[in-house]
Amino acid sequence: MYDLTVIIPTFNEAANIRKIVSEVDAVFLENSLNGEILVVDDNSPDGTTGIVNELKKTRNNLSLVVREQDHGLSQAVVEGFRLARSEIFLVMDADLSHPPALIPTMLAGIHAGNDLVIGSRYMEGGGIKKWPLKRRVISLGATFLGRLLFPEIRDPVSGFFAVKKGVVEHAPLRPKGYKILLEVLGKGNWKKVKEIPFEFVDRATGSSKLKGQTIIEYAEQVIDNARFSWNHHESAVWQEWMKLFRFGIVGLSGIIVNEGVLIYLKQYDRFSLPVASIVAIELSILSNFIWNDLWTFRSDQEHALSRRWQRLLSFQVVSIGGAIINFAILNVLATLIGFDYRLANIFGILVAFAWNFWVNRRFTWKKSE
Ligand SMILES: Nc1nc2c(ncn2[C@@H]2O[C@H](COP(=O)(O)OP(=O)(O)O)[C@@H](O)[C@H]2O)c(=O)[nH]1
Ligand SMILES: [Mg+2]
Repeated sequence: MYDLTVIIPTFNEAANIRKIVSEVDAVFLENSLNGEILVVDDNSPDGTTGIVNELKKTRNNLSLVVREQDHGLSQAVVEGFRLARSEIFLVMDADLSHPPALIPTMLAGIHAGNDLVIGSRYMEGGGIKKWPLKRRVISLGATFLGRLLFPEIRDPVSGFFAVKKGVVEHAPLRPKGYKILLEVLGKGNWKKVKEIPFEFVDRATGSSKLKGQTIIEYAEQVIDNARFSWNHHESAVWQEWMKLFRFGIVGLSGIIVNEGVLIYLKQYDRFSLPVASIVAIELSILSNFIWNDLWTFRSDQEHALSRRWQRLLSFQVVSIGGAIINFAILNVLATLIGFDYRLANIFGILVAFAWNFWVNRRFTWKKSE
């Protein structure tokens, strides 16, 4: 049994395969890892498999699978999951875009209790080198779509990740197209994920296999994962969308609190309208905070109880920001552009709601590490 299996999908990588295998092996050696390298090739016509077979003669931790049907990157990776002889799988490209030097860090992330460790291009410290504008735009589009499903994950479509066997073992993966990580996130059985920044370096030799078809397949995959979450409420996607839903319910309850307090205070002549309104708004903010803290984001609070005052302060500031957004949009649309003020206010409320959810999700109730 190996400590981990590095799964390398290949198609026409004759120019790179020697180098990646020896670099991964060197990392194993330096870190005293008993690692397996599993090359999953789609019957490359360029001699990739011949080279791997030759390399195998001097390495007994290297295996090769040659697939002849159902050509595709995701399918190849899933075949790797099936054949790997360890409990931890690490997927990386053959073209040296993913640095083997990060393998020990990713493995340590798994040992620290994460189910998934993602090599992330889109976070501080990460990046992409030498990509043409077109590739960048496509990738950002794909990442944006992926984040609709997983708002917390900076790079849900990275091809460089480590995963515990248990996450994918019984997952009903439907591998298709390029983005196997999205499928693993959408259908795998995981709770904790960690991202590690790295700099993606575009291949120096050989050519990319990305085609127009790939983009269509990806869109289908996003829809398929959204649909899956509808029937699987334990999935990360469903849990995330439920937060948005609960946040909306709490927001509506805030309207009732606000209106109720205002009416109540106005019964007493002592309170002027501005004073009564400020008290009503503030009480609705406090009430919203309590509900969101105890209900909407309850699952993210396990280790963060001591920081409740900090969360309250953060929520308060974000809420004031939301109020200003609402106010500004209402006034700009109604006064400058001539919208009906009721419609203008609805726009203001919707944008403020989006702001409140997004910022609070990212900062006030961010998952504790
Ligand atoms: N087995 C297999 N591997 C593939 C396939 N398409 C791409 N790959 C491999 O997947 C990795 C990433 O592919 P690449 O073309 O470099 O994609 P890019 O980096 O996004 O341009 C490389 O190791 C490829 O050899 C495929 O259809 N089957
Ligand atoms: Mg590449």
